[in-house]
Amino acid sequence: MPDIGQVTEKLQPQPEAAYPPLPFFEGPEAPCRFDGEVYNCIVPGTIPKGIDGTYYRCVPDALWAPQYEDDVFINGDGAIDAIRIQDGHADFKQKYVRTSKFVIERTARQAVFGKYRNRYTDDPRVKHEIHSTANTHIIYFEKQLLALKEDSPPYAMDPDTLQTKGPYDFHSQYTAPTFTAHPKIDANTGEMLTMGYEAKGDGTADVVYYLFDKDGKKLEECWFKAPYVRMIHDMAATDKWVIFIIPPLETQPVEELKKGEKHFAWSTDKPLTFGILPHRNPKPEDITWFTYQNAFYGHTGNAFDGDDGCVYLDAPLTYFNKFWFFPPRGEDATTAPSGKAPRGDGVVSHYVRWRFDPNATDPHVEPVELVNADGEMPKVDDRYLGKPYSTLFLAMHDPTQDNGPVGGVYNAIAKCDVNTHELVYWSTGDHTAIHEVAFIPRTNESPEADGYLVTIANRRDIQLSSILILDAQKLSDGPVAVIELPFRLRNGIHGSWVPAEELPTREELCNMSGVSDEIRREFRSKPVSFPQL
Ligand code: V55
Ligand code: FE
Repeated sequence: MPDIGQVTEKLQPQPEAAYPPLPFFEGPEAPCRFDGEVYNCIVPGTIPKGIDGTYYRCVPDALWAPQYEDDVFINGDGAIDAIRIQDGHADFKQKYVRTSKFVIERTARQAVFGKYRNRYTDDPRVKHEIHSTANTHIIYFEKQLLALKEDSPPYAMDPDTLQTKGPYDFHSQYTAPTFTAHPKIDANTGEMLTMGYEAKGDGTADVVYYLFDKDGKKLEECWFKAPYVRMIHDMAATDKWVIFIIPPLETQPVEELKKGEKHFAWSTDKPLTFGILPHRNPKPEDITWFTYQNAFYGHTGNAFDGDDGCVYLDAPLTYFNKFWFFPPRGEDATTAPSGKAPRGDGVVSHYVRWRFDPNATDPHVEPVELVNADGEMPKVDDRYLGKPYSTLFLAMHDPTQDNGPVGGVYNAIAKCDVNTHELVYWSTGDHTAIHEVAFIPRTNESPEADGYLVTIANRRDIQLSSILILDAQKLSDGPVAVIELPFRLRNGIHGSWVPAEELPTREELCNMSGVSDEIRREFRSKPVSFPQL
């Protein structure tokens, strides 16, 4: 008699959930499709009592087998994790963003949207719907969550229930069809600097910059043309400047998209490009462009204004295409040389500083190395965003361990002093993937980088995920608490820590969304005290 394992091995899942046998959809990267919660997680270790707030994280997790086998993991449906930490306890939720895509495909019980950022590959019945997967970043603004995907407007969500409210356009003030996944919020003023690119539709060179005050009132709006049509994923901001960063990932012309081409293709000879625009009172003619050689830029660490009138930008720099799944036109993603780290002992990726002189006559810029660490997903203490700073946190490849990167998987958490170049890290070993960290100040008055780090770890050995809390001052000791989940989650992209004092009160939540008080659960309130039996 065959046992259960032998039986299931012979059976096929339903076609709508038969994921292709490819690295983005298999093994530790297989979709999880989880939508639910765990109250009072089991926590080996001790969650410091001083931690009170919610860690939100955004995860691409494909709900349906993709229509196209060469689909990329960054096209997965966006799910939001919320880990509410309070009084030494942790409660977990994950909910999918109810995007147009989610709602339509759920009704159809199959994928009907097509390739990543290619609306021409969608089922004709869904054309012109918002294409967003809302899978890149989750930020907190105006007492609500905004789930972000750079090809679309944000989706607003309730920070308590994770219910999706719908697309958000800053009270009709934001008119572009695209919105970056990396707006910057000034910790002192609460102002948001943001932008959209391909801002007049697919394949347009138009970029729009917006500045909003903390209540969502528009302060600045400036439209300009980029020198070419390429991905503009992250940005940076200082008191005086906004920086736009353009890596050599070229948007394909609309005629090519109509033929089913991928939205982006790596160019092997085009330069990494930067543009600086005044933060306030910007005019399209004020933008100044700078270029480096062909190289990859993912995310901004920090930026600040120097005493010398220059603007400084710190970020990881990579000398090959980390987005190997967008190969040069006509090349195969798995074999294209531009997508592989060059062999040899040379630096393939390090954390560098760029200097832009607004009065420069030569557009060429050269970076200076700050830390020799191969990492990404840089994070600083948010209170120092846009200002001179010392400490950088980074998701890193432990050079002594071998954790194969599929899409971008790291196995160490690094803390670097950008002034002394000192690097300390804690490695998860060879079986656990970690992603971006969020920083939690110990108290509001604590000095820079004095506090905790939170991130989600995927244990490939036991096929489970857990949330790690580390003391940033004792990073190399490893986690002080491991918040266990009884299931596996997908690797996430970006997240945000929101302290309890900034979360809406119960009354504010009920007024905002019309959800009755009974539906609001223990998530926000202090535990009720029961009479002694
Ligand atoms: C990035 C991620 C995206 C995307 C474009 O990290 C760029 C870079 C998760 O989606 O759509
Ligand atoms: Fe990003």
